[in-house]
Amino acid sequence: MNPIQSSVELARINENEFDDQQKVVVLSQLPKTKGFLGLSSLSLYQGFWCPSKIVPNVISFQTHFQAHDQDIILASKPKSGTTWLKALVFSIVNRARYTPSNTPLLISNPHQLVPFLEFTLFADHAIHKNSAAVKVPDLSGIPSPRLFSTHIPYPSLPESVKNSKCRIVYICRNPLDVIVSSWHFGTQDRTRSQWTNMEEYVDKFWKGEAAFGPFWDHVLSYWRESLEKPEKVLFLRYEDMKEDTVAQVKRIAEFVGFRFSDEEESGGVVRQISEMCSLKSLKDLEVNKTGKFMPNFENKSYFRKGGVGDWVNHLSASLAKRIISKVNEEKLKGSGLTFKYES
Ligand code: PAP
Repeated sequence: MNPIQSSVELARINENEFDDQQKVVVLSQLPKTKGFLGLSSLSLYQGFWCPSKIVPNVISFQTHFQAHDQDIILASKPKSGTTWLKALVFSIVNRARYTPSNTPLLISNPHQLVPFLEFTLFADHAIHKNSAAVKVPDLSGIPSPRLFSTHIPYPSLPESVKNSKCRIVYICRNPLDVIVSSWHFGTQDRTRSQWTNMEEYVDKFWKGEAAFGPFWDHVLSYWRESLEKPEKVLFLRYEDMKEDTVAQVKRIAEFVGFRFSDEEESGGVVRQISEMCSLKSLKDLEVNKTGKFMPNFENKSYFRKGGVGDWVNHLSASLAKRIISKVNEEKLKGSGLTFKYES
């Protein structure tokens, strides 16, 4: 069988034109590169490097997900501030129901409160048993506004997400800190890590071969959409959130239709939410010190240093300088997007 790369060919996988065994064979034809921890390889699907085990879930999400106009979808490239954004948006949207003293964040990891569409809701239960049958979830009972998240780049989102009035909040982070954060996440368990050499990892990242990469395509896809449709996509930068969390929390609240009233602002509600969702506060919770919300990943692995500029401790100055100037000259040139590399 020839390699299958076009989205049309892959979409057919979901139209029962292949039996289960053929689906596995088709997926096996996608170009592959080295993966991450338990996610054994990445497959090039629709131009992005998708964890191979997740490809059937992505196809199912693309085929079956029906967005509602009130939905709020949090999007990011891994290690860009997803967990933080989930805690914040959950708290903003549910602040009439919960206060910091009874918020579900006290007993649940943010990823459990705002589930991933491709990793959790459209999770493939059968691929591990050598079949690509995918379970389609019933999402009809979730109260509005439904909060979901995804790591998929904009062009590969389901049509109903693009065509409905649902809103997307995207968070990005400077690529050097993403590299370092991904490296720590990917090598946390030496027995399962596929990586021993950081230079090789940086090289692969630069070539685009990182989960849901190329990084540039991912970030620019949402950046451009946010410029064209600011009412549809809110584009956030991790570094801005660190610099002035309160201002960014207000921005997010306004965008998702849950603006803070003057009374709330003067009563300190924005500050309370910002503090509740800070790295220190979430990291200190028992639920995030122990337990796993996904089989392969401990909750604590989502909370590390959480700063801007940790790359200085891991990348040589010359390598970092080379990457930064290439980013500016090759990847982001003319886009209007810039990254901050230091706090
Ligand atoms: P994910 O995409 O796998 O969900 P994500 O949450 O995007 O991961 O990224 C984890 C990073 O966000 C970690 O960064 P670090 O490795 O540089 O430390 C983590 O520490 C950081 N992080 C998690 N929660 C917060 C928070 N509340 N505030 C700031 N940073 C946070």
